[in-house]
Formats: sequence, structure tokens, C-alpha cells
Amino acid sequence: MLKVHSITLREISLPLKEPFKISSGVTTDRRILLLELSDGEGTSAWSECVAAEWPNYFYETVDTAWLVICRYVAPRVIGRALQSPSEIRQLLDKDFRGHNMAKAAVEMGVWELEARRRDIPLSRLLGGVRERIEVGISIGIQPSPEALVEKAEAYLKEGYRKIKMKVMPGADLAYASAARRALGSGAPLMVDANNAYTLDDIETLLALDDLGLLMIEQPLAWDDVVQHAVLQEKLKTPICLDESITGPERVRDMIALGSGRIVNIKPGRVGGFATSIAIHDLCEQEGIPVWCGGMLESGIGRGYNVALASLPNFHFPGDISPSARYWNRDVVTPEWTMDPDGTMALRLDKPGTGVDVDRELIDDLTVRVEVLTAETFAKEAPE
Ligand code: OSB
Ligand code: MG
Repeated sequence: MLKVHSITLREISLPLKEPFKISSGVTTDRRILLLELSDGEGTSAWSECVAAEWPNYFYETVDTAWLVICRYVAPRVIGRALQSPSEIRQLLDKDFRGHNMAKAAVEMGVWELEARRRDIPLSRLLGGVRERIEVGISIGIQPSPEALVEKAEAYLKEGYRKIKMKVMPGADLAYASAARRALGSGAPLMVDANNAYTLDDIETLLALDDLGLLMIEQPLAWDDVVQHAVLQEKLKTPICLDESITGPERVRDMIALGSGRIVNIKPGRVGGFATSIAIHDLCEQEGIPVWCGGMLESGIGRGYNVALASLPNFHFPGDISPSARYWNRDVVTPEWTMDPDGTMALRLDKPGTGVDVDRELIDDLTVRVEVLTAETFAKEAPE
């Protein structure tokens, strides 16, 4: 019987090779919350919370997630006998609103723990069918259109199968037009605005619409599906929703209202793998293609995204770049790599994500640790 005996929280600080700028802020050093779940019988699994340092992409942060996991998530999971990791989702959603990133860190860790206990790849436990996934890159906002073009051309040459560029007012049309001209009309190019626009910016959005982009990701408010529908009606280019999709209900709203035609699934944003699979299945039935987004994860969270992206309805390359694109040294061995054809191989010869953590490196990077067991909660809340 599957049971989580303990959860160790750790915060590490991992410097990005270069700062990553989106419309709402810039990340230089990635503060990352890692979890180690143990079954108390010799098997353990590492997982990663995707929350960032600041609440500029989503309302959760490393600090809120730390608190929420310790106070509200872990007590519901530790010591509970489970038939399957798919039970965690209901356990965490009952009378417990939001905080998907905190919930997902534990939920995904339980799937990884189960995969390792059963000695099977995480991908196959989730219903994945692929041996390789297609890789895309997300380029942060650059100082000039020329700087962007130089990067985009180099990445295309490296093999990346999708080029996503971040945009914001002041760094949009000139940048995207320059990229389109340089890469050619057939290149798989898209933009992601992270909510930088409103319907008042319709002229800019209509001009972007003429660039033959694969999609325009989350141009309007982070929690909106109504104004996106007004916008989608005016655009030929499909809108892809990221921030707004927090579960299958929002996908149903998107379809009913016509707010978008493509969904970016980030398992951390939607509360974990069970919800990601539910969204994947719903979108497959409804003819909506999905792809796997990224949150500048270390190799631990990257392994989760790789496993998820091996499901059949993932129809665009994910924001799942190789380790070396982000870090001088990743926290897993072997690191995640991309082949010259722009694909990444799953590691199906090993259990779970197929990579091992570099404990020594993680110890060096750790800034705080907390260990949670059933005893922790017995002390805090005596009967
Ligand atoms: O909107 O997809 C996003 C990174 C941080 C926050 C939000 C987003 C992103 C990315 C990076 O686009 C994707 C990656 O991990 O490479
Ligand atoms: Mg996005």
C-alpha cells in the first residue's frame, strides 16, 4: 500500500545562465522549492514546486507554497493509505481553494514515488506513449530586435522546433516583425504576452495577427476567459491560454466562450498530474491541441514535464529546453539534453523520471530545510 511517511522541504538557489525577462518581471537567480517524499520503506522521490520568488506570474510564491505545504497540504497526505496517486487530487481539493502550485508539488511527488515503488517510468504511469518529445524554446524579452533575432536564429539552427518570444508594450511589433523576417515565413514562431495587454491595445494585437504566428499566448488578464473571447473573434491567429487555465472547468469555459483554441498545460499551475491528464483528455475529445509549458524548472521539475508531454494529445513542442540552456550545472544526473533534430529522449530504462538528483550539489545550494512526518502534526495539533 502506498503511503507517504515523510516530506522534506528544501529551498535552493540556482543562478540562471542569463536573466529571463517577461512582461511582469525578470528572474536572475531561481529560488526553487524542492521536496523529497519518502515511503518509509526505502523508496523516495524528489519533486519541485513551480512557484517563483515573486507573485508576478501567479499569486503563489516560494514562500506561500512553503507555508501552505507545511500547514495544509502535507497533513492531509502524510500517513494516509492510498490505493493510487490519483486519489491525492480529491484529498487536496476538498474544502481547500486554490494554491495549485503547492498542491501540485506534493501530488506530482506521489506519482513519482509510486512509479519508483513499481519500478516503472513515470511517463508510463501517467499514460504517456512517446519515446521522445519535441522541444521548443521560450526567449525572454531582449534589449533590442537585433539581439532577439540573433538569439532566435541561433536557436533555430540548434534544432529547436518552436520559437516562442516574450512580448510587452514597447517590445512587441518591431521585435516580432524582425524575427518573422529573419526566420522566414514558415518558421514556427509564437509570442507570449503574460497579460501585458488589454482590449484597448487592439491595434497592436491586430498587427501581430498579420505575422503568421503559430499562436498568441495569454495576451490579456491572467484570470480572464471573457475578454479573450472578444479578442479571439477578431483574430485569425489562435489564442493559447496559459495563466487562465487552472483546471478542466476553465477549459470548458474557454470552449463555450471561444476564448482560445490551444491550451498550455503546466502541471504545477493546475494542481498536478491528475488534473493535467483530465485537461489533456478533455481537450483531446474537444479537438483542442495542448502543449507543455515550463516555469524555468530545475532538472527535477523538467523530468515531470518531459513525462507529461509524452501523452498523445501534446501536439506542439513544449517549453522544455535542455538543462544547459538554463543552468551551468543542473541538479540531476544525467542532465536533460536535446538532440540536433530538436527532440529530447525520455529515460524509459529507469524508474520515475529516469534521472537521479545530485545530493551533494543540492546540499551546497540549500538555504533552508524542514522535515515533516506524522509526529510533526501530532505535536502541532494535539487531540
Ligand atoms: O508564461 O510560459 C510562461 C517562465 C516563467 C513564467 C512564465 C512563463 C515562463 C516561460 C519559460 O515561458 C518557459 C521555460 O521554462 O523555458
Ligand atoms: Mg505563458
